[in-house]
Amino acid sequence: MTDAPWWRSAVVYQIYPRSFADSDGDGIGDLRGIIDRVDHLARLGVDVVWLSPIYPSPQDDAGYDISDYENVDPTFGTLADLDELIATLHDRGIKLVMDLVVNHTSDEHPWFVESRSDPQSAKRDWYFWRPPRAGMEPGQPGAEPTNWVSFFSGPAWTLDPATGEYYLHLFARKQPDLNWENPQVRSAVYRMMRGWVQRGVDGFRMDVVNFISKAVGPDGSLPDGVVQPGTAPYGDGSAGYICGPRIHEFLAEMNREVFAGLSTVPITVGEMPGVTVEDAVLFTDPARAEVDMVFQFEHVSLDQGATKWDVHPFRLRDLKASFGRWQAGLAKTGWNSLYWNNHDQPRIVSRWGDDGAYRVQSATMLATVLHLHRGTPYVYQGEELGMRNMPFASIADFRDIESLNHYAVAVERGEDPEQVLAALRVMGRDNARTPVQWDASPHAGFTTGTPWIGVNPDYPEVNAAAQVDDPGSVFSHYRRVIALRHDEPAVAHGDFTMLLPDDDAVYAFTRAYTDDRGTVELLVLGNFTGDEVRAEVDGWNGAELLLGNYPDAPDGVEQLRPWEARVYRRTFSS
Ligand code: TEU
Repeated sequence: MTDAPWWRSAVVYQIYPRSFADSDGDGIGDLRGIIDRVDHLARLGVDVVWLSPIYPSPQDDAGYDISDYENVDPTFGTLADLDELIATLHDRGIKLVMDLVVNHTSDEHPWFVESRSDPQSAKRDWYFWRPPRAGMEPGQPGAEPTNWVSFFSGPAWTLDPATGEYYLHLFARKQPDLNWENPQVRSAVYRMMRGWVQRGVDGFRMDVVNFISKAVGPDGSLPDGVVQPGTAPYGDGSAGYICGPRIHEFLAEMNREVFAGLSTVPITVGEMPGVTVEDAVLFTDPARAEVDMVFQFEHVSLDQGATKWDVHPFRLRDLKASFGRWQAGLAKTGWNSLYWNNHDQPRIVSRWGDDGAYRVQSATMLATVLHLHRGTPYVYQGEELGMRNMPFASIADFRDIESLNHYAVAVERGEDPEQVLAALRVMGRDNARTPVQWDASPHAGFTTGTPWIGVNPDYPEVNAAAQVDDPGSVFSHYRRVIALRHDEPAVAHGDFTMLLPDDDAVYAFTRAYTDDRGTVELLVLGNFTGDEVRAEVDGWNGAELLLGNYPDAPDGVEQLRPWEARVYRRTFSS
């Protein structure tokens, strides 16, 4: 057997607590709602739950704006509820990973309140406060200290009129960036993390953690970004904050300061937009002790242009090129996360599958292809049911700050509101945030009250109760791919070889794993179209069919039905 760390054969399930299950009828999901549904997770067979933020928060960015790192927001419950959730999960052999959001806090966090109160405050330097651009007055257009644009539209700097200085926020105005150059900030974060480990949490998913080191010049200045065609007055500031000069130092320090001496080392996942394969190797090299795995974005940007709202057609060969590069780049050293969905992405069956006639086949094909790669797979709540994008009628149906801000700014700029809405329907994050569909009762069994965001009207058809006992359901197929990772070492530990890189219909690859009993090879085939297609793969006739997403036997190894997926195995004993 292998001495690889346990999380290499684990599957993570992400819970977005607002939308998972509501126990008290206020229309918002909560911790007791999760406790009531732990059976669903155990039945699916997942090893780890990643819980999106449950800390006290003004909820400007749905909890990613934290005002107290050490408590639970009353909307979600209490610390005692969290303890009970941890114990309930542990009883079922499931670990709990918390979301760690320390690139920024809420502007209502006491640290920022104190920082803002006075330029002489002891916490002034905990954030990035800067005077207007040289020679300009506070508030004058273009007087921001850099030309960086925020991820949620508008400048990444907001003026505090009381002092005439600006503060940096890469995300919303209510999410000021912490200054990691300041050692007091770092030790406050490490202290807080140690507290959660002592409480019993098993790890951290670290929000935009590769943004924490900014390219601060000797004089304290930050660099302007290059202005791309059509983006004026904003420049692309990412060179000033993505994988900045001290990022590896900070992560290694965090690891030492929080985990040194622990008998069980918590799992760490670095959410890292814009990370390169080369950097990912460094971040996840076990010898460097920074993070266990990266969670990167290259594949989910393939159908986007200059911004995420500029939606392009998806080409399968681009996906293969991207995944293939990551598989090859991390083959010897390092580890990646595998995901289609999270709370920031539209639903995969609507995005790259067929959410009409072939919903079940395409959702199960997508599951098979993803989970058979090398890396740690993530299932985002509802993905295991094949949940679709939401048919949003108007802007009033959206809740997400990213979508609302983009709509306001784009319409103000003179764009056609219907076209702006059309892009929001395709890419908007709220697609992933509609309530989990538990059964066919009102509000899909999510709440007895009024849900905070609309329930997808397809719930009478698409829901957990209808699927858990049906062997042909999306849920049952997810159970099988998860079990396969646990049972067949080639899935977690085997080498990866991409086949048919230029084929725009068939995704094909092999995995190979050798131990003292011999060699196991797997062939994975997925049809990304609604047509019958041929997969030109030789030498697999007679191999054992390990998993498929059609109930009846195939016509032959090379013939694939619409959205069909199959996994074959052959063994060579030593
Ligand atoms: O997201 C980081 C990120 O860069 C993007 O995925 C971003 O959220 C968005 O989709 C850009 O279009 C993380 C969290 O996952 C996200 O929910 C938060 O809004 C963000 O950080 C800020 O904390």
